Formats: sequence, structure tokens, C-alpha cells
Amino acid sequence: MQDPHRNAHPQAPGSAGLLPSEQPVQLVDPDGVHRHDDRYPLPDGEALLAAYARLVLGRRINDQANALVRQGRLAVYPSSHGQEACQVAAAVVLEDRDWLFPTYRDTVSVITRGVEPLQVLTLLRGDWHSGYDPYEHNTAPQATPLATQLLHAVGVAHAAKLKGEDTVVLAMCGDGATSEGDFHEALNFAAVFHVPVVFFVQNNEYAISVPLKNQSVAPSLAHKAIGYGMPGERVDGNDLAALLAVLGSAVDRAREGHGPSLVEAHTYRMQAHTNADDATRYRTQQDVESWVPRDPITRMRTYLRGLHLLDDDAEARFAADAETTAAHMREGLNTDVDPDPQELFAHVYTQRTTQLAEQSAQLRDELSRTDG
Ligand SMILES: Cc1ncc(C[n+]2csc(CCOP(=O)(O)OP(=O)(O)O)c2C)c(N)n1
Ligand SMILES: [Mg+2]
Repeated sequence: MQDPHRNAHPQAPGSAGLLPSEQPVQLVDPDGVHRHDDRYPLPDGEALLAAYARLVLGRRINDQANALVRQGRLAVYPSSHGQEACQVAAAVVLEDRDWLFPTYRDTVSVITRGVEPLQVLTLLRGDWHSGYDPYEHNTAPQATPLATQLLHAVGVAHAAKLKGEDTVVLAMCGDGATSEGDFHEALNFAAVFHVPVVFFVQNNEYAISVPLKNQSVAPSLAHKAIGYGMPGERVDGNDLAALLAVLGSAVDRAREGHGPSLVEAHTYRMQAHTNADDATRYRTQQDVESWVPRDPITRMRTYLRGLHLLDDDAEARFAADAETTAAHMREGLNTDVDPDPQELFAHVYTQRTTQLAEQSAQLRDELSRTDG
């Protein structure tokens, strides 16, 4: 007999199929060996090789940005060292017409999406809002307030649905951000309005100094999805192949009109939260080292080498390409800029408020007296 208390919403699914796998999906294990999974076919070799090149580039970008912070050329850099497979997969599974909503930690995703590295780093240098035109690559500005971007993502997906477009929106957040009210509101709205969003949680085990065990007692973060009536899935966040398969399937599902879903990637933040954080205060070197054998780049290299898809020439080419980008970043960020302080007030509102107009006039006055 039909459960009379069942939600009468026409889209309300039964609970079957909403729970994530018992174990995170893994297609290539840390030793570089393929693990068969009936539900998720392994992406083809060419796709893996192309994405691997982006991992190598992503690691180089992380290293270079860290160095530029130490040299005082960048104000701050939240590194995704160790999370490069998540970063690359999130961008690669999308079509150009789709939208990506990244956080402050997702610089490598934004660059993988095609945004010029120097434009991306402009924000972290502190000299211009966002630093890139979101409409050029359908990539929202990197959000620093936790989880706010998830609501914006749902709004864009809802608009696309109303306009009859087949756009998919992929919205990224961290484990800590899943405790925010905005996370709840975004997931609920997305499910009720059945919009084409993939929520992608990078669970890197920490929210600055707060470990996951103090953040949530849900069996996994992916289990939260069922509470909103959408499927959740867990994936090994250091396994590029599994990420491409699981995120790719979530994107296809959204595009085919089956609504939102949530993917949780199990990964680890190998470096401090940012340069302003001393991670030795709350976790041991041993904890960090236990993740070294699970490194996403080493694993994919072993796998591709084993199949003879990757050889010394290709490795050298990928490394040289990454070096070119690193040199470009150094050159650009070692060039001084002379920002106009009045730009602080630009692009805040279409029509400047009285208060902002007053502040702008006050700044102009102060500057004119300093210059004189
Ligand atoms: C609304 C809001 N509250 C607090 C902060 C301060 N804050 C910045 S990053 C961060 C931790 C976020 O952790 P997580 O979501 O796991 O992302 P991760 O940094 O690990 O990628 C906090 C609390 C913020 N930026 N926004
Ligand atoms: Mg985190």
C-alpha cells in the first residue's frame, strides 16, 4: 500500500538509490592499479592522459603561488596541493556553456576552466575585484564567504531551467561549509525546484583547525543528500579516474533533467589552510605523511606508465608546459601595479548608493590633500 505520509511533491523520489556507496568509489588505487566498478566505467586513456597533464600543471601552479606569497607578491594563497585531482575533474567534466562556482581554494579549477592565471591571481594579490570576467568562461568569482556561492549556483541553474537551456551548474564547497545555513538552503531549493546542479564537496578533513569529527556526525557528508531528496555519492578524491567518472555521471544526470545531486570527494589538505595558518598546532606531521602514498599525481602517473600511455617525452612536455605557466605567473606578479583606490567603489552597485558616493568623495578629498 502507498505510504499516505509520503511527500506529495511530484518529483519526490523514493529513498532507494539516494544513499551513497558504502566506500568511496575508486577506479585506480594508490598503487596505480585499476579497480573494476560495475556502475562507473573507467574513462578512456586519452581523456586520462589529457587530465593528467592538467594535474601536473595544477601542482606547479600551487607551488609557484606559494613561492609568490613568500616573496610578498601575493597576499594570500589557499593551496590545493593534494587536491589537484578534484580541481581538474571539476572543470573537465563541464561543457563551455555550463557554469562553475568555485571557492577561494579552487584556483586550479578556475585555471583549468580556461581563465588566464594572472587574472585569477589578481584577487589574491588584492588589487581588483575577482580579477576576471565571470561571463567569459562561465565561471563565477571565487567565493570567500563560505557556502554563499551554492545559493548563487542554484539561482543560475533555476534560471537556465526556466529559459529551457541545457546548462549544468557545478558548485564547489569544503567539508566545513556543509555546516553553513546557506548549504542547507541551497540543497533544499535545488531539490524542490529540481534544478540541474551538482554540489561537489571536497572533504579535505579540515576547516582551518577544525577536524571533520567536530564538524559532523553524519555517516558521511554525502549522506546529507538524502535528507533533501537527492542522491549522494562518495568518491576517492585523489583518484582522477573515479572523479571524472562520478562527477561526469552526476553532470549527465543533471543535464538529462533528473535534478541535483551531491558528490563528496575524500581528500586531504596537504598544506596549511593558507600562509596565515600554522597547521602544526592542530595536526601531526605523521597525519600528513600518511596521505603522501595516496598522492593523486603519482597514482595516475603509475597507472598511465603501466599502460604505456605516458612516456618520458610526454612527461617532459607536460613539465615544460607547466614551467612556462609558472614563469608567466612570476613575470606577471613581479610587475608592480598602480591600482586607483577609487576602483574600490566601482562595480558594487549599478547605481551608486548615497553612502558609497560620500565615502568616494571623502577618499578623493583625502588623496588630493596627500598628493598636494
Ligand atoms: C561565512 C563564513 N564564516 C567563516 C569564514 C572563515 N573561514 C574561512 S575558510 C574557513 C574554513 C572552511 O573550511 P572548509 O569548508 O572545509 O574549506 P577548506 O578551507 O578546507 O577548503 C572558515 C571558517 C568565512 N570565510 N565565511
Ligand atoms: Mg575543508
